Amino acid sequence: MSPLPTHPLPATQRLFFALWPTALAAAGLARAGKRLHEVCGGRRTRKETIHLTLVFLGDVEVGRIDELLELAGDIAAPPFRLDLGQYGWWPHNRIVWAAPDGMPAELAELVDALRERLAGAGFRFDAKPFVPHVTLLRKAVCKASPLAAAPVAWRVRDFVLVRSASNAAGAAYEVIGRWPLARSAAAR
Ligand code: 2AM
Repeated sequence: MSPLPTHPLPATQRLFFALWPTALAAAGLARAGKRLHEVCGGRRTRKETIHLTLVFLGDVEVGRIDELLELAGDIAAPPFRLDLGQYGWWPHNRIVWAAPDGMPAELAELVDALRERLAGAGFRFDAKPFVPHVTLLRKAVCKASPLAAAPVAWRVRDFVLVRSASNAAGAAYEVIGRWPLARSAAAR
């Protein structure tokens, strides 16, 4: 009988840090998605799963998740307002998105703080330049971009760590950590 492998592959989970919208912002973004779906078709992001990715980690060893939770808890950053008034379509991945009118300094600093800590702790992540966007439609085809829809104001008060599990119905997301943004804080 052959022996069991002594080094089984470690269990991993697909993770990313994100901003999860308030109910009000999610409703506004879902309305925009519905409107743009009439123009571009594709598959709409369900209201409950609408989010803005801050840092995409991909597969993380389960044994390192506590370390991630601790690292995120050390971040002190202030709340901010996100005005999503830009809509568009990327032909290369057929995504229709909503984006902020400009990059709030607090958002850039929050992403920088996360990346810095993640790199310091030896986590791998998608290090492409940060392009803030909320995916509203996938597999969409639009004749024009930019697109027009009503702007959405989002008061960002926290950030989250999300576990993503794909199933037949698409991606299932579970928030496994949440950290408030404190008015008195500045990203260190
Ligand atoms: P997207 O909506 O533009 O596809 C979960 O997959 C989330 O992580 C999505 O918001 C996705 O962005 C984002 N993401 C960022 N980088 C990614 C990557 N390299 N692979 C998969 N998802 C990525």
